[in-house]
Formats: sequence, structure tokens, C-alpha cells
Amino acid sequence: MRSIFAFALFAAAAIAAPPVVDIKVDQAGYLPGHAKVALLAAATDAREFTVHRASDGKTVFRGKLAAAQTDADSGDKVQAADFTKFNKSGRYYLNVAGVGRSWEFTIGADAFVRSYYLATRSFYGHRCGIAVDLGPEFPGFQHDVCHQVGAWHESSGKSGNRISAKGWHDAGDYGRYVVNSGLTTGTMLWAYELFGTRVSKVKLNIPETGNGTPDLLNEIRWNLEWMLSMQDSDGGVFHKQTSAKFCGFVMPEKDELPSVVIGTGKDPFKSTCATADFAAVMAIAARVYKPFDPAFAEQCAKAARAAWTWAEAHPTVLFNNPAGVSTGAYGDRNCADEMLWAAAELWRTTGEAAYEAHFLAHWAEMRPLLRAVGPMSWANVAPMGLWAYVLGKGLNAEAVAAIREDSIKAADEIAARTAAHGYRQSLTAKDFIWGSNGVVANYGVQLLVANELKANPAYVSAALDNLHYLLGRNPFSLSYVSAVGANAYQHPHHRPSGADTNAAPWPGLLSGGPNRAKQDPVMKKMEDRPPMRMFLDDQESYASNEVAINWNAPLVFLLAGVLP
Ligand code: G3I
Ligand code: 9MR
Ligand code: ZN
Repeated sequence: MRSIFAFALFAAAAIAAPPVVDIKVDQAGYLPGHAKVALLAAATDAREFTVHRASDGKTVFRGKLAAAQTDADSGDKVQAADFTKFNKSGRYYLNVAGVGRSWEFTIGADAFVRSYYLATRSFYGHRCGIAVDLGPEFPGFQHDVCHQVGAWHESSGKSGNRISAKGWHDAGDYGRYVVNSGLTTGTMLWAYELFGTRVSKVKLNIPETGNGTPDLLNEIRWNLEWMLSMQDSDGGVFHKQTSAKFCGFVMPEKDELPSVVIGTGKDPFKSTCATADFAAVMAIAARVYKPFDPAFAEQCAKAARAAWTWAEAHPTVLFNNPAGVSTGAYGDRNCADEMLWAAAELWRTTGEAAYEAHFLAHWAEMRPLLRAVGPMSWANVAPMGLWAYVLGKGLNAEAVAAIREDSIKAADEIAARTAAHGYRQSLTAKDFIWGSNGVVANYGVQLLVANELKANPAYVSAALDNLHYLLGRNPFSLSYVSAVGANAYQHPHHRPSGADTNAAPWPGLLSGGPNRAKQDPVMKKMEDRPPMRMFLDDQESYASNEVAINWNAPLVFLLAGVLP
């Protein structure tokens, strides 16, 4: 009796011991039938690891630790703990004798459903122009109607008041930027087009839930309607709607700076990149919403055509902040890739020769932008344009073959690099830029799109590896998605999180992540570290810990792709 009692006490104590940063797991979890790898970064003589059932500590798996591998991006010596063979659904943690235990994780086909729900629902939290309330699940996470005072900025060539309509707050700030809305909204619409059956099973608990349209599309529409409001009567699209400067850390309804539509300051006032991005997104929307709301789909199609006509007539109008404006610029220097994407999506939706002609005249020069290092980004949408033609069953055999070949070659290289990396993620040392976690997620999207072009389990595995990195399998053992996992980051540069009275940040938001360039005042005070460690969970660090819709969108896509 005594020894059983002593054992029970010991087991309870083992369960209660706090997890250690040295053992890194995906704190959401792992899918049955896929690789399951934890990482250990500790000086230890241990050769073995064990996996335990969380409910009672029972050992369910024993494995050997792999040989240590030195990883230059983090400065860590990393050992893999591979428990791929263990597939039983449940909650678990890992233990290494003498080192400690990991945070808990799930094994199950539904391991990422909650993360998908939170990451996608975070867009609802970013809605402008409506009162938002995350409900009983997140009591106190709410904001009132915001940014109702709209006006034309003098740089728009117009004057007077203007009603401000809908859209998503871009990031930690309350601006709305058409260029950044472009890839963001396009990526989310593609998530629906590619994984519609899966995502449609997940209710988001947003105001439109139950209206017969899938919730992902309900949420995206909020931003599409703002984008539509940014189109001028000649078809051109204004670059952004923000205050002239960033407001303080206040809730959105307390931001009293007028939300102004900002143009280029001289004729034609609208910018090419914004207009072409808009055309691409509206062309996709025209396809996607057709079964649910044909009139809206038709409105999107008309808007896309008008935007295209404008962009063709004004192919090189760049945007710079006009005098007196200091909010984000999203100042892309080349809009040829946006034009390619717009042409491809318009062709895919309408089947019209003129759009295909533009695509066929320009795809070849865009090929270098579909590559193994540097995925798509707000400034590079060429891969979207190239893939749109192939996914849309383009008939030009030469273009289709070349794009497929480039996609596969890049994905092969990314997958091999990811598998060989100490932390099993796709970033190269130079990819640790502002928003590097968004780059990680976009590599994941690139891999999943390649998998659509030529199914390859190695691509899916590498995409999952990137997800594992974001959700805790990283040097800090930190989940970079708020409210996902037991050890998530806490202090995003995000005005609602900073200004409200909740201790926790708003849920489902992906942190920008490590940035090797010290681009904000707190980072400037940091000592130099390996690039993967150039991150501060500090509200002041907008260069490493802001959130943004264009980083959450590829996360949503990636999660959508691994839903049951
Ligand atoms: O691409 C270069 C790379 O070649 C170079 O080696 C590296 C060295 O630092 O820089 C890379 O460029 C960086 C670029 O992001 C990459 O996209 C720039 O340094 C960096 O300054 C730039 O940061 C942008 C930032 O605004 C400042 O302009 C981010 O992309 C962009 O996501 C961010 O967007 C802001 C909006 O303006 C305002 N709202 C919040 C939002 C998120 O922080
Ligand atoms: O909050 C702003 C963030 O969204 C931007 O990405 C960042 C860089 O443009 O700027 C932040 O605003 C800061 C401003 O640039 C300087 N004063 C402090 C602001 C943060 O509180
Ligand atoms: Zn607002």
C-alpha cells in the first residue's frame, strides 16, 4: 500500500512540474498519420524521451533522441524527438529525464480546428465601423462603432466629408490599406476556393453566422465592401484610408483622428498597385460569391473590369505618402506583378481573351518571382498570378508547363531545406525581416499550392513543419498566435490589446516575429542575437511584435489546409 501511495504522489508531482522552454512542441498539436517531432535544445546526456498521457502521466511512447545538430539561425544545438509512429488521439506531453517536460499538445485529426477558428475570427475583431464583441467565450473583448468620421484628404483631389465604410483595421494601427488588403483578401478567398468543404464546417460565431453563406466568406465580405468603397467613378482605386498620423494606444472608438481617403497628391490620384490588387481580388470574389449572392458577385465583376481598364491606362502610378501623412505606405515600387495577378484572375473568371493576352505577354518575365527563397508578400503577388492561370486550367501549354515546373522546383527546394533545418522551418537567414512569421506562413501557403499542382506528401509535411514552428516549436517555446497553446506570447503591438482592460491580448493574432534589422526603438536597445532570436514580446516592438492582417491570412490558409 505504502509504495503505491508513494508512486501516486510521485506521479502527481511529475504532472505538476512546470514545462521547460528547452523542450519545444507545437502547443496546438499534431495530426495522426503525419510526422510528429518535438525538438530539444539542452545540454544533456539523455538518450531517450517519453510521451505521456496528460490526464494521468501514463507513458504511452518511448523514443530515442536524434544526434544534436547545430543551428546557426538560433545558435541552438537541437535534437529531434520523433514520435511519428504514435497516432492515438488525445492530450499529451513529452518528458526528457533530467531536462523536464514539455507543454501539452493534442494528437488528433481536429488538432488545428480551434486555431483555425481563432485565427479566422480575429478578422472579425479587426472590423471597422461596427461594434464588435467576442462574446461569452472572451468576455470583455469588445469595441464600439469606430471611424465614422470620413473625409477626403487633399491628396485625393477631392474635398469634403465622405462616409467611411467597413473594412478591417490593418494591424496594430487602425489604418485600412488597399495594397495590403489585396494579398490578404485574395489569400483568404483562395483558402475558400481550395478548401471550401473543410472551412465551411467551421462556424465563426460572427453576426452573419447562419445566413446560408459560409462564415469565411461572410467575414471576407466585410473587407470587400470597404475595398469597393475605395473605387473612384473612373475605375481607379485610392491607395488607403487612414488618419494622417498614427493615433495613440486607444480603443478604436476613442480614435478621434478623422479617417481620410488618401491619394497620390496629383492626377490621376489613384495608384496602380492598389487598383490592380483590387481588380484581382474582385475578380476572385465574382467567382466565389456567385452561388451565394449573384448580385454581389456581379457588382464585384463590374468593379474588377473597371479597375483593370484604369490600371491598363495608368500602369506605373506609384504611391508615396503625401506631405503631412505618416501612416504606412505599402509603397511598392513595381506594379507589373499586381497587373499579372489581375489579368490572370479576370481571365479565370470571365474567360475573355484580352485578359489572357496580357497574361501571356507577361508571365515569362515574372517567373523569377516564383522562387525557393522569398515567397509572395504584399509587394510580390507574381506567384498568385502565375498560379491563378494554372489553377484556372489555362490552355497555353508552354506557360502551364513552365509554371508547374517552377512551382515544383521551388517547393522541392523549400521542403528539403525545411527538413534539414535544425528548427524545421523554411526561412533562410535573410528571411528574418519585419513580419517574418508571415513569411513562414506564406512558405506554408506556397507549399500547399504546389501540392495542388502536384501532390507530394513532402510539401504537406514541410507546410505542417512551418505551422509547428509558429505554434511553439521555436527557440522561445512560444506560440506566436495569441490564445493558442499554453505558452502564447502576451504583448502584441496592437492598439485594442494595449488599450482595453483585459490582461490577455485579443485572441488568434499572429505576431510579426523575429526581425534581424532593429527597426524600432526597443529593438535598437537589444544586443545582437542570431536572427531567429531577434524578437521581443513587448508592446513597444512594432518591428517584431505587431500583428497584421497580411500575416494572419496565410496562417488562416495554412490552417484551412489541414482541417479535417
Ligand atoms: O526586403 C528587404 C530585404 O531585402 C532586406 O534585406 C531587409 C533588411 O532590413 O529589409 C527588407 O525590407 C523590409 C520590408 O518590410 C520587407 O517587406 C524593410 O526593411 C521593412 O522596413 C519593411 O517593413 C514594412 C513596415 O510596414 C515598414 O514600412 C513591412 O513590410 C510592413 O508589413 C509594415 O506594415 C505596417 C504598415 O506600414 C502600417 N500598419 C502596420 C503594418 C505592420 O507593421
Ligand atoms: O503603431 C504603428 C505601427 O502600426 C507601425 O507599423 C509602426 C511603423 O510605421 O509605427 C507605429 O506607430 C509608432 C510611430 O511610428 C512612432 N511613434 C510611436 C508609434 C507607436 O506607438
Ligand atoms: Zn475603425
